[in-house]
Amino acid sequence: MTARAPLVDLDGAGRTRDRYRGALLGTAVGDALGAPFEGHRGPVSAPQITSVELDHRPLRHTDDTAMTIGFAESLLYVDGLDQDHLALTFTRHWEREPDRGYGAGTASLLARLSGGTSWRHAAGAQFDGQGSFGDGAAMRIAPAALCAAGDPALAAHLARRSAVVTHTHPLAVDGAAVQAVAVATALAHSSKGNIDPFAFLTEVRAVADQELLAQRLDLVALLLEDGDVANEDGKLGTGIEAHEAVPAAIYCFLCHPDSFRDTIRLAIGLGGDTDTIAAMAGAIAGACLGERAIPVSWVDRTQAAPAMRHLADRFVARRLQARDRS
Ligand code: R7I
Ligand code: MG
Ligand code: MG
Repeated sequence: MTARAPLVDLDGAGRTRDRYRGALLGTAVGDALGAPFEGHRGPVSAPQITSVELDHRPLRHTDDTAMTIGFAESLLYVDGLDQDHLALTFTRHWEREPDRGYGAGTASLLARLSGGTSWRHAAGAQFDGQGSFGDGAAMRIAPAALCAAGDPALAAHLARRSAVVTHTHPLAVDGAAVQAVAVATALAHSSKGNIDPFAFLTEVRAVADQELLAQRLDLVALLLEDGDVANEDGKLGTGIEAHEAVPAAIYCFLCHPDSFRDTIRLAIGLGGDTDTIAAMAGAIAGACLGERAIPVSWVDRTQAAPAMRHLADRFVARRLQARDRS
């Protein structure tokens, strides 16, 4: 399993493209590699992960990637965030491919939107009117960081406004903002892999309004201090809730900030919501380390890879155009 070796020093535009592609490819690769183990109770063993890693079959993505594609398409189409257009784009994707493993609540929500109900009524009505706190808004968020050109405050703003189209619970909205800032911070980091985990955590924790999410991020700091990489006592939750999956993904990246492969192996190894934790950890690691750090054999097998590259390149072109205008 080899990483694509840098053949030449990348110039500014080349470096931006490498990292933008890394963020979206990282999402799709993590999602597809983690998918076979989603819902696994307890740790997934190293040989189990290796068997999927070394398999030659195509890697099929799930809802995490499908919604990331929809989000990116909508941001690019309207040149910014239009919540009505975003809801429509998510709905069209679900109508075409309802079998991508959507969360139960999101699937029923998209079915209602497909029937003509407005997201403004339907999203807040989920789960007896408290809205979903699932990780479905955070898992798809990487395009917010690309659209924001790595500006964490703008990424958080886009994340919150995009989240409420499907997930109105404050924990889901907050989780999406934290994950968007993690990707934006990784994207903007000047030195690949040379991350101070505690400084990184401080930046993302500052975005968390919700006490429960902030506490989980504090727990990540404690685990990093302890060096308990495998989370042996299971203190770090790996559930489908935004306040579990988002801190878990950030933890996986911060344990291995210089290795995309090790980040993904840990994200799957922790068990639980493996496709989503690996998708989010992959987005952060890909944004930091670039496409070139992702094992070639993984990218080559990932069915969504061409779409992800194409979308990333459109965000780069948009950024270059904006720079030329200013
Ligand atoms: O958040 P969501 O889109 O699910 C994403 C997950 C990822 O793991 C994907 O890979 C895919 O497998 O699904 O879908 P939701 O249905 O909104 O939330 C996910 C789950 O969280 C729900 O089905 C519930 O089990 C739980 N949940 C809640 N339970 C009680 N009360 C979410 N919100 C609530 C709630 O308010
Ligand atoms: Mg999924
Ligand atoms: Mg999942």
